[in-house]
Amino acid sequence: MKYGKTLASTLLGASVLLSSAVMAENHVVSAQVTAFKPMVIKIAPGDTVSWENMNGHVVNTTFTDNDGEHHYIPEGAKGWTSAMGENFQTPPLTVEGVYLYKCDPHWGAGMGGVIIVGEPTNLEAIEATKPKGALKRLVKKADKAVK
Ligand SMILES: [Cu+2]
Repeated sequence: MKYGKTLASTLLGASVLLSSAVMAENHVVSAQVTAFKPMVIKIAPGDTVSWENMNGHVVNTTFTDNDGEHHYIPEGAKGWTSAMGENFQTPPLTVEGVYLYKCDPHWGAGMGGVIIVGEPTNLEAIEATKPKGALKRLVKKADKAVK
């Protein structure tokens, strides 16, 4: 009955794949003038995020200041930089934690956003970097969303 057992495990594997594919959601964020709406979203691990109305905007998880580049995403996660004007979609975000991103052309106007995947595992670590300005505002919004 070797064949029967293989078939059963193949079917089981397929149904697990199918259910996770069905349950994973895409969350849409809209760029509006110099703001992302909603600014903070909470999603489940494995979900995706996409941005619409992105004409003139980008979404970028790399922050640069006088000390160099910084990434406010969970350890082991991969950041992204979309092309200018692209209605970008992330791959499934499987690493739990807080992801901060910004729009480079409008970061001076505070255009940024927060994605919280599952538990905000790295929020304290982000707060420990003593963020300033628009970044501080993003972190405050993240903090408020998890309380
Ligand atoms: Cu923008």
